[in-house]
Amino acid sequence: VVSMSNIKRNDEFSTLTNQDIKHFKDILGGDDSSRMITDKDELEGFNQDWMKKYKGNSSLVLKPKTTDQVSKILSYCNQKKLAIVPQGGNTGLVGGSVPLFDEIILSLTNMNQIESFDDVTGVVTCQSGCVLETLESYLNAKGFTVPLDLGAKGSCHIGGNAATNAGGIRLLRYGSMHSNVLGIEAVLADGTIMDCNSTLRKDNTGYDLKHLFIGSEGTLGVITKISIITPPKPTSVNVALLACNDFNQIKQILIKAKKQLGDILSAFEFMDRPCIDYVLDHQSTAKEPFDKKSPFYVLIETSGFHEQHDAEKLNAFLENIMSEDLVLDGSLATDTKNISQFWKLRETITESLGKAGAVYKYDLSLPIDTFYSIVEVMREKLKDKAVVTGFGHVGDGNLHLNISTPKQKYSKEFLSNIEPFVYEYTSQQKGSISAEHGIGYMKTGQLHFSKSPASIQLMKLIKNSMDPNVL
Ligand code: FAD
Ligand code: 2HG
Ligand code: ZN
Repeated sequence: VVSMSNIKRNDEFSTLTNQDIKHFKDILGGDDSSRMITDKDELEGFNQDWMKKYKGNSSLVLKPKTTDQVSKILSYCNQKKLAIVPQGGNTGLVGGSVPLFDEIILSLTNMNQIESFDDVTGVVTCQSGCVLETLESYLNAKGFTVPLDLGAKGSCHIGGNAATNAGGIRLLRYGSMHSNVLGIEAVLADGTIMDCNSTLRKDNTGYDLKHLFIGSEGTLGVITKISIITPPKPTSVNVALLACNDFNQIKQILIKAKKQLGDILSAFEFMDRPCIDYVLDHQSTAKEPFDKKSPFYVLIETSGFHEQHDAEKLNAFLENIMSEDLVLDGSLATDTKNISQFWKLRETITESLGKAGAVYKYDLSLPIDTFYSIVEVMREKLKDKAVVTGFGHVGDGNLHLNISTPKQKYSKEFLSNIEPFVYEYTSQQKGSISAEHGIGYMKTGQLHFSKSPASIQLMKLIKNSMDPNVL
């Protein structure tokens, strides 16, 4: 657990009383554990993040079912100066979903109703606490798919995805949440319900306020409802796993994949050899993909609607990259079982790294020409003090740099080997210190590495105008 001792609780925020709990009981219609949690053991899972790196000390989780209840809770907390942290599936990787001190946790878990689906426009409207995988299954049954997919799909909420502007493995094909969310209903800090829950594709009437909530990580309001445009679910899916010798080959393959696969390209992911080793060590069903080990692996997925046409396109592409000596080994999966085996190698990296010890995570956007250099630089810098891995959404210019130490404890002393160096390096490359995971607690003091003073000032003004009580 990271030590929070360098920040101090602001004493202008109140401390929870029995009177407050009684008031919340009235709003929620009861105090059983499906509506609020006060039991110490049960609170544990809400106070601690997915990585078990950040831990708060809240004594209350509120689980509203309706927007009206959220509004009443926020209005009361605003008057009483009680601090709140919204929590979705609690899969965030930057410590934003858990309290720092004794903030009340507002869990959206019970707000999980899917309200409507239009099979002409493909627009689905649901409450923000819908689990991504549940929404995906609902849409699949109707021949549609969520334009977003990530390893945490079994737990993360669609509202959490909007709040973090989650990227994931389909961004390359469908774009970000900013492109796919048509409407948002959110509750502001004072309890005002902001109905921006449009289902229109086009609407140029004034500022598009819903975008303020996308990616603002709960700092501007609680997302309660969301409307997303969903595409038809592709019927023909293929996945190729390739082994490469160096990162330059990956770059050449990416250029060719974009040109030759065009509209059927749906994912382009890479991982280096240490990632595969972590997965093989910690996932009992994962298999070594090829006879020989290689320094790099690329996973390419195509998704379309014409099996024969898609297969021909992919085969021509694979022949081309092999004839140009861009790959050491390759394998193609066309059936569900083999496809999920390949995806497992990629999607369980995070979990496997987590099982091996303390992991220092960096989620960077970097120019493709120097994309992998930071991994090599860090290896050189840290030598045998840590294992440095690189993987991620290379098709979107997003590197996941992970630095693992076998010790379970996060150490400030070890951290000084990495930070601020990684952030300075990224800033010099004109990259981003948070490509998709957000700022959370982890990077609040680091925003200036990616944003100008004027941008930060404007963000503060927006925050202040929407939530003046924050101190
Ligand atoms: P939480 O973790 O509960 O919250 C995240 C932030 O959003 C917090 O600041 C919280 O206060 C706020 N928040 C949550 N719900 C609301 C709401 N309704 N209204 C307002 N604010 C809210 N991320 C990616 O971008 N791409 C990936 O590929 C990816 N893969 C992952 C794989 C694994 C195995 C894991 C564990 C995580 C991964 N993540 C990834 C990170 C994480 O899953 C995403 O950030 C996700 O969008 C968080 O959703 P959540 O519901 O769990 O939100
Ligand atoms: C992924 O792409 C997630 O798998 C997690 O964004 C990345 O663990 C990480 O660093
Ligand atoms: Zn990612």
